[in-house]
Amino acid sequence: MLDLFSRLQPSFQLCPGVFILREFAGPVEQQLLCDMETILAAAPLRHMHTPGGRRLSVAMTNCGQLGWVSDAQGYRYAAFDPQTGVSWPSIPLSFLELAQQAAQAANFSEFMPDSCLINCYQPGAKMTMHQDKDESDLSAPIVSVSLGLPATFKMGGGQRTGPVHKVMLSHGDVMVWGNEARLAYHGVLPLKEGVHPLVGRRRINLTFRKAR
Ligand code: MD6
Ligand code: FE
Repeated sequence: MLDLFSRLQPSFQLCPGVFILREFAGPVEQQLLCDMETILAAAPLRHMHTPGGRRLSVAMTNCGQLGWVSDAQGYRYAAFDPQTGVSWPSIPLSFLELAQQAAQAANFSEFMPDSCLINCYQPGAKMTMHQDKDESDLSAPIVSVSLGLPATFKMGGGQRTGPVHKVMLSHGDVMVWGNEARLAYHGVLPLKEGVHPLVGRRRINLTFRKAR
């Protein structure tokens, strides 16, 4: 039997180095959300501040050997949660397997992330254009998993301003990017109001990286 539904939402390359795998996380959605709640109980979501003192509208936490943090001291990867003083929870198997399978599907072999940033958007929250450049090994891809409410992702080029590709990322979509796109500027438009049947009034984004 032809799988008509997966053909209606094909996976594609958004631009060189950026692959969108539609609904790739669908089969493991429940496990991901359940494992995420365990992480949030140990390392609660919080609104970090930019080095300039601005509060980020997206609430964040991490799992993995290293977690991305931002405060008055700058942006960096840290082995301990500054809020609790203890190590970040480890990356659950469900997260790791999904990230590795997605990387493989986009032809990046042997992806071994040591960091997973968990972003939580409520309606109105957004992410301004930025580059991900705090990682030491830029040859590794980044795998990004979207859950919950849909959001518009903006993909730019080598400069903060200029033309952008806009793409809607919905529940279960996985984006893999690397190579020529690894340092591209990108951001997320303010989240629209809504309630997702499984995830509620929020969008979750899991971003897997090899930070060290
Ligand atoms: C988000 N994602 O989707 C924000 N960065 O909520 C990112 O900033 C991001 O999805 C690097 C690679 C993939 C991403
Ligand atoms: Fe990013």
